Amino acid sequence: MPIRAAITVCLVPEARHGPFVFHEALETAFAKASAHGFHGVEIFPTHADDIDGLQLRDLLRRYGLELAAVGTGSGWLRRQLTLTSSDPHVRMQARDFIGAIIDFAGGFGAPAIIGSMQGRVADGIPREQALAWLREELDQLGPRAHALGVPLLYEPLNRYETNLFNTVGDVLPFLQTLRTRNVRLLCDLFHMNIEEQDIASALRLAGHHLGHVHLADSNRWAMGMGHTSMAAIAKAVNESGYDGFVSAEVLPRPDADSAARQTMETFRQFFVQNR
Ligand code: LER
Ligand code: MN
Repeated sequence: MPIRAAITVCLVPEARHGPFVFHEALETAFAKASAHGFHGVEIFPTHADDIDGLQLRDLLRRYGLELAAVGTGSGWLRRQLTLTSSDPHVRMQARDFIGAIIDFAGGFGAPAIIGSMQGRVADGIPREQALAWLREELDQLGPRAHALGVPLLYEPLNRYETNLFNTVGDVLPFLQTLRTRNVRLLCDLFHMNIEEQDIASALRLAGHHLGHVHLADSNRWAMGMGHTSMAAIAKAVNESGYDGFVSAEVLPRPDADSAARQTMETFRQFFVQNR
């Protein structure tokens, strides 16, 4: 499979100011994604039941799109659920919330994303304890995704969003401590621009653990609208053997169509592709 381009569609009203390009009904968003030449769509739903599976299947077919990934962030945004809460009931609800999205997305051959639902090491909680909770949950959810033939995506975030893991180098040894081998890394170039010494080297280090890429410039606008240098980064991704999506998780600035157009321009310039 060649590397393919995806674009984000947000169905959560509370996230209307978030880094998602389209904030409208699936059909309108898919029509635009397809017209811009995207291969896939990444959806940010309120929960697993937000989307009618039959309708989604029909729309994906009609617009020639793949489901690239499904985000779980609204579990945090709307219900403050995290996998590292000190409350076991909250952790269980977080696991159920993510599990339902894994099942839904897996039916489309797409992975679920664990971003903000990873949570953080809370004040007064030993780091080792928080990591043990995270490990326990990933070891439950990883096999659930594996049974559907998809990976589970774990996304290191920048320091303002989590204190668990901020870089590829930090998180790789932790992944080795999991029983499941089915957790892959989501490398978000916006977070990496803040945290990594060298983004291309970090992507090389991720290697076969790389499972998804959020394509965003330094300011979280579409790639090409900030000051990240794409060439070395794209070279690292192209040479890694990565065959998944690079997905525009960016602000719709100056407007959604410009962000989509700029993303595809960057994609065609830097990534090996066939459309
Ligand atoms: C989610 O993919 C992400 O990158 C976080 O910053 C939540 O917005
Ligand atoms: Mn991201």
